[in-house]
Amino acid sequence: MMNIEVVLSPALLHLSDISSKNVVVIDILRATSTICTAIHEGAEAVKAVKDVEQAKALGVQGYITAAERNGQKIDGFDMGNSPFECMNGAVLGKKIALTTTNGTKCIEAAANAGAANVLSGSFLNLDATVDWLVKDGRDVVLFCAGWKDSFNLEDTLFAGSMASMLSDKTACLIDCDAALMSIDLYNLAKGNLMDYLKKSSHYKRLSHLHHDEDMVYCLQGSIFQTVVGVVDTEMKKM
Ligand code: 3SL
Repeated sequence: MMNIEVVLSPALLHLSDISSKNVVVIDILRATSTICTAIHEGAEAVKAVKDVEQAKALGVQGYITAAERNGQKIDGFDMGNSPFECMNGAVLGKKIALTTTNGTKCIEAAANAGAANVLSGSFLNLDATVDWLVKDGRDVVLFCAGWKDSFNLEDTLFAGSMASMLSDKTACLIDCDAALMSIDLYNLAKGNLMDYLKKSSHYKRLSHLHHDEDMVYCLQGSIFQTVVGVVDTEMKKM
């Protein structure tokens, strides 16, 4: 029986024992969607780092540098955090060092806490990631990056969609109120995710910064089959 738990923000991670479990880090808008896109578009690896200085140092070693804070690209870096920057051959065969406000520090935190596998969650490869988790069979922790340690709607919605899809495909135990709430939220919003998310703070933040196309892209369901997770400290195709 697969146990499914949802962690609603990084501030709550310490309450869960994630060791030896499969952890899906969720930063739908936009970090984990961008990472999945980069690998799908042929990047060799994405190194997710917490600090801007770490990303800069990796640039010296030949990585493409990508950095975002508060929704904006940081000056002096090759890229920001838009999935579109990874398309049309821009990252093919390359390694990317990426730092973002919330998502990349969660990937580091999950890897450091002894997870069996750390996967990058996105609607873009949802079916393939669910199939991978079902096949592997370990307990699953759906880890929402949120916004600066607070709960957010978009990551919770995704956790709900993944939890309900997993429980449709395999025998699951969901004895976690955060997971039950996420599923209820997803059922409420699934008719039109974008319409639902228009009330969210991050939708407003990204829209104000003219990132509407990124949001439309990131909410598409299962447009590719590439499963992405940490392999030897970097995110790669699983
Ligand atoms: O916080 C993050 O990791 C980012 O995904 C935020 S943003 O969508 O780039 O603003």
